[in-house]
Amino acid sequence: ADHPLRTTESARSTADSALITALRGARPERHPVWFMRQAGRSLPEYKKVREGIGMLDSCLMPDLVREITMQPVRRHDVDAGIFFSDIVVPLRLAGIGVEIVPGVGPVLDHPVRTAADVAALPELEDSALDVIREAVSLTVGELGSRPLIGFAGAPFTLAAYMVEGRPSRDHFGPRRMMHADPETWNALASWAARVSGQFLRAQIVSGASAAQLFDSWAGSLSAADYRAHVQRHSAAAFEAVADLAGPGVVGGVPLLHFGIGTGDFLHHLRDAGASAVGVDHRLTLAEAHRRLCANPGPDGRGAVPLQGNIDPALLGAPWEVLEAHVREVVASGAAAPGHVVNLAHGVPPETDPTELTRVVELIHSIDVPERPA
Ligand code: 1CP
Repeated sequence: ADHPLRTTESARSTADSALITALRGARPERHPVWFMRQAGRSLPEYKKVREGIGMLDSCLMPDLVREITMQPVRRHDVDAGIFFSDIVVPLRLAGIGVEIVPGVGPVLDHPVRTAADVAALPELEDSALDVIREAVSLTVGELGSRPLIGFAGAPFTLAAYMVEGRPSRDHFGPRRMMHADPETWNALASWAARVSGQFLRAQIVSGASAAQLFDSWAGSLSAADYRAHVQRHSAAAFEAVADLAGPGVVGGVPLLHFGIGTGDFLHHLRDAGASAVGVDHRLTLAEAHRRLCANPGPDGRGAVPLQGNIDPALLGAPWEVLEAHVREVVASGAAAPGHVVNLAHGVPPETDPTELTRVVELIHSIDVPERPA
């Protein structure tokens, strides 16, 4: 079922899009913009089609996935669709009891806390991913020359839900495990890297033109712990698609890497194998760029394209305040070799969607500067 030909085909048709051009480090005709969580509860049309359907069930209905992915593209004219799914979908597909409880988030029937728990984890059968491949193909067909971004959860963030069994604030469970029982931690993180790698691959071979690894909760780690206990597992997830990746060539899919509160170790996110790095609201893009340049990787790379970082808290502010902030973000991003405009984290559910449409119009109206080669 793994036909990378589709990757090349799809990457060709989106190669000149603003998103892929910016991620290649070239000059797009307009600033590309999309929003994390652009699909979802900020949209009345989303609430309507989801009525009576469980969150994870909806992720396994290809035509519904296509529709929900398209909704924000139609409404806001964003420069990419983000595949409608969830980071815990591969767990469900592997047969693990997991539910997304409204108002809570992912909840597992059985938290994974001991060596025996980890040893009992089922592998994810490739055929279980057929439903994902079908949903991606359908969506890519409707998006045409506009890119679809695929995604997966990074091992640490996935493991955070698996060990705690539900959302938590401090992620003590996985952070304790990596020190108290490194062997079990490594086995769990390797498992998570494997299923996330499979999930990413299924989306890319079916036509996603870019992919993002979400390590949303990595900011609860120190840079040293990230480097020692986490980075190689995220690298393994990227490695699963490395033969399809590469921002510089037609057919090569750019890989984005994002975590909240990871400003102290953006270079470690880059060095896990990413082509571009996402930045949250805690530092400017110019500062993120400076830090990457100051910490070149073993492969010699310093600067890479950046994604971010409009503070979602400002979505409720008066338009003049929001506009000034958006203009600042766009100006700050000019330092990097490429800039994909996004929020610093997901769209808050209470956001007025007309505000987002207006932000997209504003960003598209701002001239794209020449970049130093
Ligand atoms: O019923 C609903 O509408 C529930 C809300 C919801 C939605 C719309 C959840 C539950 N997941 C999703 C879809 C989703 N999840 C997408 C695709 C939609 C889009 O971006 O437009 C993506 C990319 C995700 C990824 C995801 N899920 C992340 C990483 C991104 C991030 O926000 O940091 C994480 C951490 C999750 C777990 C999760 N799933 C859902 C919730 C509410 C949460 C977070 C729970 C927590 O606070 O720990």
